[in-house]
Amino acid sequence: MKIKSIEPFIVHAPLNVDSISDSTNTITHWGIVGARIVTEDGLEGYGYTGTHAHLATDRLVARCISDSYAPLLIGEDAQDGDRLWRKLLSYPPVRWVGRAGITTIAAGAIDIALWDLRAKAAKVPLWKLLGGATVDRLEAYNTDIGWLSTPLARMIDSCKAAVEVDGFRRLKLKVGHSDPTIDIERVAAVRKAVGPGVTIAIDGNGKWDLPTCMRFCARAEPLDLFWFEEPMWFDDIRGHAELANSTSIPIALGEQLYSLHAFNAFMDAGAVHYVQPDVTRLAGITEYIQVAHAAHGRGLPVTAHVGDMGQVHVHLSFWHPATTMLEYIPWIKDCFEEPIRVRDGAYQRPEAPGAGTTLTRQAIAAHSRPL
Ligand code: 0YR
Ligand code: MG
Repeated sequence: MKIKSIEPFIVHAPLNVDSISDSTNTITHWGIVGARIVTEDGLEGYGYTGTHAHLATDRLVARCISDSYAPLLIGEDAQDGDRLWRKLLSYPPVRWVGRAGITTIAAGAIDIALWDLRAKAAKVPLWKLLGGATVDRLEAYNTDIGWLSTPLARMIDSCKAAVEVDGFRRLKLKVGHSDPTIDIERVAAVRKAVGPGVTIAIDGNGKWDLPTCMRFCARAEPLDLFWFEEPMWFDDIRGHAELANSTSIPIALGEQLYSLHAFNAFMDAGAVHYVQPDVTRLAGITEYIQVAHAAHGRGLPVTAHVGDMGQVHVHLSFWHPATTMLEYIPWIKDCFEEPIRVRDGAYQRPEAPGAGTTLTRQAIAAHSRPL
């Protein structure tokens, strides 16, 4: 499994709507930026990170892959995943300028490609390589019905259709208006429309400050919210711990955290109840596993954030015993050889060898951007 070449790619997949917004981002495309690794014996591994399709920064990720990391790995044995992961993360000149950020997600893309290679070499899906599925039913919760930019009437229709037609039992709605009363009204309207049997989580994407969150939660408690995700600025451990102590609504976060150490700090402070690691934000699958085990050791559930739009996380979620549900956003599935599939509100288990990351030729031809 000697590594022969590592080439970066940038793919910008259009959304199935004009644009979406949460409280901090407005996007029209999802960026799939990563690495294709080829071995001497002709195996092809794909790994990527998820971006908001901004070509200038996507190119920084691609350059980090091709110019800083690839030379470290050419000629190495792709089976030595843990050793190679260490080699990337401890490379002094890269660590000096970026212990978190572009350098981390670039390493993550490579790490995912190495896992994809190993699963393909073993001719098994990633969840099997990791030790087998521990979950019979992996619940999918739908985020695509509740963007902040979705008008209320349409949001209610989409939520009802998701529940009544598609069989989802779990929804997530974006919040974060400058007037939180608007959010209370939107969430209350959805609760009324779908009834008490459907779980509703909310996601603030880091917008509000602590007093706003405390006031909001006091008013939102009667709505039976499953969790409040990223209520405040992503690094604010103390604020999240204080909010967690002041409300009965559980706190979820992790999609913006770059390392095991950051997760440990939030977990040890009692600042998070649902742990949301992401292979595309952490340094790949190798670090995700460390975070999932750390959460499990503390008795906390793991619910991955789908920066990969579920392609890799579906494998990790079927495998890891702390995970029983996974976010669902169907934006890029058709770019892959084996797209994620949800039926009756549950993920189908993938069966093709690999990590679910192999891009189709058509997706590359249609949506590639110049490096
Ligand atoms: C759009 N999921 C999220 C998207 C989504 C973000 O900005 O990236 O809303 O990934 O927070 O939980
Ligand atoms: Mg989120």
